[in-house]
Amino acid sequence: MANPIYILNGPNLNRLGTREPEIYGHTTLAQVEAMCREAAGSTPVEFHQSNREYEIIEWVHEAIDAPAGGIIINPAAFTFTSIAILDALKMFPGPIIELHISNIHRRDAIYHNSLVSKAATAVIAGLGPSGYKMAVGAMKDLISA
Ligand code: CA2
Repeated sequence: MANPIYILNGPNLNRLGTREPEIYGHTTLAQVEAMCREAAGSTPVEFHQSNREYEIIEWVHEAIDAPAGGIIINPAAFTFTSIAILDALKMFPGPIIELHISNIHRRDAIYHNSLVSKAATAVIAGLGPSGYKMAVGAMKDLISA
């Protein structure tokens, strides 16, 4: 069996599809998860969301130890604040895709400086919730390359 893809989601993303649809769309996080599992096919997926920084760090450690084939992470607001998540991601030897539903570079300046990008193999931003299924497809290609 293939190594799992870890898909990690940061704070407030459990509310996806309920507010600000003009920015984040109408799709719920449960629907995003289903989309990711379908795109992954036979590759196992570990899909998690937390509003707590330490839980995300623990899942990155779990991905290191598993080992995971790759990590897709939407750190949400922790993107811009968390050196701890950056440090954990730096320990992961495989591909990392940083993902944002919105195009963070079109938004206010507070959303422009991602700390996490320093550890990312690639960044996807602005494709809406379907960015997740594209990230899974891209991750499968990166893993098999
Ligand atoms: O576009 C993204 O995916 C973000 O990572 C979302 C974060 C934001 O801080 C980043 O700059 C970009 C915010 C997530 C907030 O989640 C919501 C969920 C439902 C409704 C409104 C916000």
